[in-house]
Amino acid sequence: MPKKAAETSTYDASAITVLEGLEPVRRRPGMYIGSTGPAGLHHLVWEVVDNAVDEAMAGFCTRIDVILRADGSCQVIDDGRGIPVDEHPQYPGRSAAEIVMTVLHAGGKFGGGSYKVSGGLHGVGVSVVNALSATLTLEIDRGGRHYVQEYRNGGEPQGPLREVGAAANGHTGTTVTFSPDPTIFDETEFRAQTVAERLQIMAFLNRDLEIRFFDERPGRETQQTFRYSGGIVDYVRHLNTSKESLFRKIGFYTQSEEGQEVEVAFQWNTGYYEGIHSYANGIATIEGGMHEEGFRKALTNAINRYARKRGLLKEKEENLLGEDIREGLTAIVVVRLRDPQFEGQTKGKLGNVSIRSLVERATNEKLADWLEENPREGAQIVAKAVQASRARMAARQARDLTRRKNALDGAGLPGKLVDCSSRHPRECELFIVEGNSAGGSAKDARDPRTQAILPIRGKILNVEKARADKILKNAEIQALIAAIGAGVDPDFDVEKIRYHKVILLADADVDGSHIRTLLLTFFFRQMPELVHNGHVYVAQPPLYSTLQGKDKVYLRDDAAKAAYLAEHPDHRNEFQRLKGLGEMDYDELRDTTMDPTRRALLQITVEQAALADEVCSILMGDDVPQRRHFIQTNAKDVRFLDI
Ligand code: 0RA
Repeated sequence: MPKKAAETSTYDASAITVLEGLEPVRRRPGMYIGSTGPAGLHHLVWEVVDNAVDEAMAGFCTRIDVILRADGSCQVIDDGRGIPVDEHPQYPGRSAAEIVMTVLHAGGKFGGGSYKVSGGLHGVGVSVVNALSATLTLEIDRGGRHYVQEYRNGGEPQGPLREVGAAANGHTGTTVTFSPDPTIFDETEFRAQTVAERLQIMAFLNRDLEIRFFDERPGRETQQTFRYSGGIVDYVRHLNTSKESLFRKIGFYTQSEEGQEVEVAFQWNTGYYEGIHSYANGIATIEGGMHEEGFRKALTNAINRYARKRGLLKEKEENLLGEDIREGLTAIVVVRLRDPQFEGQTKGKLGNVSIRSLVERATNEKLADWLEENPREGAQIVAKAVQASRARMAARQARDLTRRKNALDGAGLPGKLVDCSSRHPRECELFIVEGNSAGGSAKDARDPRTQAILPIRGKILNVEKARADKILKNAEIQALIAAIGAGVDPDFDVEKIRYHKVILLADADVDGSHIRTLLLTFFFRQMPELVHNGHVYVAQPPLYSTLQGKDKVYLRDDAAKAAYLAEHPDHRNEFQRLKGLGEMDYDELRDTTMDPTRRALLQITVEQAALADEVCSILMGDDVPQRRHFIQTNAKDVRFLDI
């Protein structure tokens, strides 16, 4: 290999230290932000906002603005103390702010005693954002002065931090404006809804903190302000607005000791699902952990003690089970602690044992107090749990019946399932197809080795409005459960699924969208791991076809049609709107929708379980005006479908 002359190197000494500092992040972004897909891209925003929220938690910041700017950059403005600007003791000639922006893990408040998040998830440090940005501008107001520093190409300072004038009267704060590096990320366009939803949750978790969101990108200008004086009590109210609450009051208690604290807000609704959402240091703990364990255990305990004491449960009657008590419960459990240990597959499970006993003790004491003070609500909670326990026994009988019936059907597979021949779930796909005629074309269009077809008739039961016993007696649902082969909540075992892709195939019209929603609700409620582990997909049959010469061209949706028209302006009239799957020939269906080498599937992801829960309730619940409003405002952007 030829050796380059030393003088061709344009790096000066400072550039080399910076590159050394941040190079690992650019080399392996996934290690720091999880991925270079949309989730990783948005992680950059969370990281900067988290830093500002830390300032708020420390009591120095009251407002955060997040702006998606017209040029594609993201700007985060806070009114905190401003990152320190003086020379860093260990780095002569460089400001502390520059060190925070260019040295990994230098973001921690220089050893301060705040509830910092330990690595892995968030809290990787704002220098990671710098490392993965094509350009970043840092502005600081501090000590009456205004400072600016620019970085390019993944964190190279374009000069030292400069004082460029006075800060507005007494104002302090930090502004970070960054453009994600397009050579790192698959795509660099932020999704407004993802950002807004996250900011809203942060506002719920930080009582009275004002977070404003601005989308300034042309054609999508919006502004939203989130500020909640009730904190997580407002969060519970918000989650239950799409449901019918069992009583008006929202319970709340808090307790702290030895540098850790817990806050809980709760309310029951008349529904059948449990919605406990927990957070540790502002991070959603999707997989639960010690804080949730402590809460569940003490909740069961406290309600049973109360029920016995009040004579609502007789001496000879058995204790209420936790799952019966949690039916219809919406609760937010928030803990703050030093050194949180995040474990589990997605690092979404809190491992600190000491927090379990704190939450348990707090719940045993304070929930018991709340029940004493609210006897009417206490009686309603117990009555609902007693009903739930009766339904649970009826459901068990229904499930046993289903099992026995399946056992009689030979392999236990539903009669209308057209199965594939492969027995390797990893390569197998199940198409759930609406209607018998579409089922027929799908059967002809499939690859019989790996693709199975389950036709379902009309609209399946709305599981949001039925208890488990009724759900399990429904024939369409029995067929679904049997075909997938892994049981149903609470015994669903994702290890046993017979297909790694479960694909919903319905028309691109309103009816099709309704049936998709029903099916998604069913999966989310009864086979949550199927959704969480990314096994659920939506097929995208085209909405339009047109002839280009002799060839038929298919266009997926209105956007694709518009793009096609822009390229072929003379083509305006030849268009045909496809009425449904039923009228496509099998080869058309294969080429556009089913053939793995040509189709485009949407994978269903659930980023925020609390949001998905809310969407299920709104779409499937009883509140018709709210549902209409939701569909009108989200018609083109179903929130499950994170594209
Ligand atoms: C280091 C130390 C201090 C604050 C910050 C960093 C800080 C970082 C960011 C990032 C975005 N906004 C921020 N605000 C503050 C403590 C400052 C002090 O002790 O005065």
